[in-house]
Amino acid sequence: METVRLSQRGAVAIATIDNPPVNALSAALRAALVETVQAIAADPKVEALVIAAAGRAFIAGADISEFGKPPVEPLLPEVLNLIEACPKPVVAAIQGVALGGGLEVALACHARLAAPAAKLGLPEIKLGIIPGAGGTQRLPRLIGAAKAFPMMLTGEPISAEKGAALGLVELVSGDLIEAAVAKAQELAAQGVPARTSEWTDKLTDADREAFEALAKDATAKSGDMPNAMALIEAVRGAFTLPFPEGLAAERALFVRLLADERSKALRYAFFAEREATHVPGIDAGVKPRPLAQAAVIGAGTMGGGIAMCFANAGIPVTLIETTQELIDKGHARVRDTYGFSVKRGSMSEAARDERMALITPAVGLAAAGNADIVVEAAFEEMGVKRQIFGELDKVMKPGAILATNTSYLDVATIAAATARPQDVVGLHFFSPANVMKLLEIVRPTGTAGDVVATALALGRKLGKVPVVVGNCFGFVGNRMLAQRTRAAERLLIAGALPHEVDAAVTGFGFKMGPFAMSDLAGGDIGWRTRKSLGTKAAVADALCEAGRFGQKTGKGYYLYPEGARTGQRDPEVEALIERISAEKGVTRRSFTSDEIVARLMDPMVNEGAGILEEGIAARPGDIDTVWLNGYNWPAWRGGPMHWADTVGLDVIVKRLEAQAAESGDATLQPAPLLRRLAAEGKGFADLKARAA
Ligand code: TC6
Repeated sequence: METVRLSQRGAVAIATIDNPPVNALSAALRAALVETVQAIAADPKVEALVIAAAGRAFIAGADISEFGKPPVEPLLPEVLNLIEACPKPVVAAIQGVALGGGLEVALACHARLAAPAAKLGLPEIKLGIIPGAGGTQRLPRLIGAAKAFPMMLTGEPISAEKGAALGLVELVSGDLIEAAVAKAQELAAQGVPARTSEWTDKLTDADREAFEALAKDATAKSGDMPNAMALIEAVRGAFTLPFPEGLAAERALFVRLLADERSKALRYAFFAEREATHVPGIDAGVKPRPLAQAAVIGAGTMGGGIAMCFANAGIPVTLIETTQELIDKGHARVRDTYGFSVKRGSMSEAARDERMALITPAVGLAAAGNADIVVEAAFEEMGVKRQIFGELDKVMKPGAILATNTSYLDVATIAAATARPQDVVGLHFFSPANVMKLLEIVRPTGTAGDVVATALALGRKLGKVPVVVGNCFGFVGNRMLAQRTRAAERLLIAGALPHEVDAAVTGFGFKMGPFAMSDLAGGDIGWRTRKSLGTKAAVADALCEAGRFGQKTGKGYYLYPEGARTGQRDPEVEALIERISAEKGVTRRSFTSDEIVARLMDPMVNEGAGILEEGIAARPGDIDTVWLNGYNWPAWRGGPMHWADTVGLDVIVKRLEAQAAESGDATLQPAPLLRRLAAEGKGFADLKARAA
């Protein structure tokens, strides 16, 4: 397939990149660009070149799937040097996203025009790398390092409007190609303008001072992420090195980072997240149902957050409660939450008012009757849910989707309360629903394919990361979390203290350890669940019996004097734990951080193996996507299943066997799939997706 199409308008050639789905800079496209530029340079009938693109992306960057494979010539920096050195002016016409190598292509051109919908960014930092084709050298030369560095450090794309304000692009509101051709003609008449690599006027002493201040701040915040440090070094090179040397230094850092396990994990996560949206058995032929109006049952924190998700995506939503008092309270809470964003400056008052106008408060389930989808976010009790679904069945129109936000209950049992189980699905949002990215789509066997397709499309529309999972207790995320919670309790009884466990977990990369998290969420939640299931956790139960529910009661695993948000060690709790160990006849011993991490994570991985065996998740990557987006698993560790592969499944099997023998807990015995893969010397990455 031709990745670049050439056409001509007068003396201006137009090279249209067409490399679906997102015009990534594959080896074929790089070669085609070289060929195009060389042909234009040699063609006496052509005075200038416009580089444009077909489809929704200008260029989404390097082809990430090529990373980690042997490099294929021509390499991108060479392609860009060739574009920049072209004796005839080259103009970029950016109609969509120009990311990473895509923006670097534009930076090497002699002018950049962008449509209002264009987005410009250097997101490499999110893949554990830095720009590797001149971005760290050309962008500071073009707009100054103090403005360029934050773009590369956050990796967040900016709008064309902002890009124009920064001097990165010229904004075109009319016909982009026409404007680009006119620009190319204008430049051709003037001769080739100064090449970006030759610009130095933006790299002033004041700019360097401002950049160094930002770099200092970033150093303090970036922990040991090697790419943030490398980025600083590369950008500094724009001031200290001639362009070719700065380019070479950037390239060397880029190549080193590409081989780092952390970058591999981030790239793995990128593809896993996208693969999760390709659900076995749900192909492009399965059409989603139209969703013009939504309803949410329950205006608590969760229901309110879900209603905000709909409003944020421009979908009108009715927020329903049982009494006027409750709906007034819930509706006010939503307004307050938007209000925080307005106060922080991340939302305008007009945007808040627009979103609030999309949320209609109502009392009684009948108000859901006009909705194409209803999401129930009521009390987590089967009786309550079944009663609501029975009533919804009566009021909802035919073909409407009935979703439950249950976090662990059996969705099929809820569906059975209706005469239309094929229209029932689980939509498990994570708290706070308007912030957290993950959406577990729970699919009991009876759910229709187009309902799953609709849920997937809705998830993407709401800006979520949707993952389709099977119907079992706790689905994927909470089922695995339950293993970690049990393991954490076991560790306390075996000899560790809460702060040691939490420190090991934060040292691993989580923002919070399990006990600090329990204190934040409220220990009573787990206590209620354990009581309903008839299970026990000696330490956790004893704390709850003593009224220690965590931050809200001022004490839990830790002490929180006068509303403190960071807990302090409590000798009373530590004495209680030691007493429980003694009662159980356990001789306490100390654990290293590595041992703690292994004892917490290995049982989760084991549960993950069970989840795969049962077909609750189609692929290991789906499990990892759940943990990365719903549970703050450190992104650079790629998720529990990827992490297990890096440890080695044989190591995990041996550790689980040892734990099972020590504790006498048969559930810690390695799952058959884990044993089989370990015996074959394989990892989870060797598994193929299961068919539906
Ligand atoms: C870089 O450029 C370094 C340069 C230096 C070199 C020396 N490569 O996200 P979507 C696929 S680093 C390969 O669902 P959207 C994606 O896997 C790179 N494939 O669509 C999916 O395939 P599937 C810097 C890519 O509209 C399909 O395209 N660039 C790439 O929601 C659709 O993707 C980035 O980090 C790629 N670069 O969002 C940008 N990009 O259908 C990464 C996408 O088989 N990409 N695919 O599953 C994105 O941020 C988004 O994909 C998007 C489109 C905003 C471009």
